[in-house]
Amino acid sequence: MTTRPSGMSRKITMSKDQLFTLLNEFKIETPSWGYADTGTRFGKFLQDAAASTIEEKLADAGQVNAFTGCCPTVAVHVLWDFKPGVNAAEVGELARKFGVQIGSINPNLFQNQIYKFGSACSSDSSARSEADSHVIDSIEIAKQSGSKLVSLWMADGTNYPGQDDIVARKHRLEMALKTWHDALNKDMTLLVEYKPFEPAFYATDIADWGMAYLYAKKAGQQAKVLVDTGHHLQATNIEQIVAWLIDENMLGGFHFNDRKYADDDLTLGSIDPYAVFRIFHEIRTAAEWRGHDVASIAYMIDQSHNLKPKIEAMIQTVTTAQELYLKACLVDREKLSAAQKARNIVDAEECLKKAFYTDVQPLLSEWRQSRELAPDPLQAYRTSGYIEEITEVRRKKKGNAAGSSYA
Ligand code: PSV
Ligand code: MN
Repeated sequence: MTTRPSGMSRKITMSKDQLFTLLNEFKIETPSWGYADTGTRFGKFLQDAAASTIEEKLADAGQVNAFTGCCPTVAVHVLWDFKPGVNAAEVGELARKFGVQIGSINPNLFQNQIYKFGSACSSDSSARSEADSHVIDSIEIAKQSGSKLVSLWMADGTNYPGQDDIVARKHRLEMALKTWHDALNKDMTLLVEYKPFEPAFYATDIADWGMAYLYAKKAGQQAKVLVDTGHHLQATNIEQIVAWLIDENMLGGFHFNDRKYADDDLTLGSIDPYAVFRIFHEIRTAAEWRGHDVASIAYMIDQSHNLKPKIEAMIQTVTTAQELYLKACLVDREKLSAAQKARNIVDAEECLKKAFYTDVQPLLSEWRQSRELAPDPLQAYRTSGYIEEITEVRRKKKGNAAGSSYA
């Protein structure tokens, strides 16, 4: 546990300069897969403007960065973005052409047929060695493209009681994670993501933050936990998980999205913006009140949209994250602490609500203008002509590739 260093200044309210500095430092990574056509388990609704190649995905991510000014990196999924023969250094170059960089590298341990009974946890040694070489290749891609983050999510688990030995699966994954951790360069981080169910419905091998924490601890110092905001059972208190992980120096980063029921991939804050605010409040409390270094927390979006236009949904998510982050910066923590000490629950809660209901739009617009950005990124993007241009070009390209339809 880290305690607040004595003599550390307690910030009562922040100056505009301090808030602007915090906004300058608040970077959000967008996912390459969020620009491509994706579907539900029942079907896929295609968008003419959806990106099909890594070049198109990076171009779209470049637009989100250009209009928001805070999305300089792009997460890539190795299987989807690094087709055989694609050179990682060249992808890095391509990213730079669109004003972005390659961010977290996501190995794919769930789509190969060999993973039917799991990847690193499988009792089938050929599935385990396939997983092993894929992750080692992914780490190599990270090294070549200059990325410092390798982000792991695996679909491993069992669907029926008795299907496999639960503890043997745990041991197999512990060994794999140690090997992968030790293959990293010293300045790299391995992120371990958890999810309570889907596609395994009986026992998921990394089902919650406690399991992810244990696996990461055993793997080594460069392994941390990744919190995907859509990966919790109903009513889970995510901000408490976040606060605990920071206190244990084990929070690696986030996958942002929102949910109503399960891993719904809804835009951040569309269902419960107050929950996102409370997460940011815990992060700011850890930084300002307890002196934790929160600079290395990776803020990443994990959303694939079927209904909303993809680039708009991404901009909407980014600006929502900025708003909620800024509101969390406004909490009067001195007053909050006094109310907590006095066991004055009403006043304590009011400190949070007051900040949450503050209109931060004027401040955000001013910050954007100070960085030569349009005050309303979504509006600016909509009038830029980009969507019309790519819709035309990509529709033609897809039409040529598939006759008169995409089928
Ligand atoms: C799994 O549901 C997940 O959250 C993981 O992060 C994957 O990499 C991503 O979604 C794929 O869309
Ligand atoms: Mn995720």
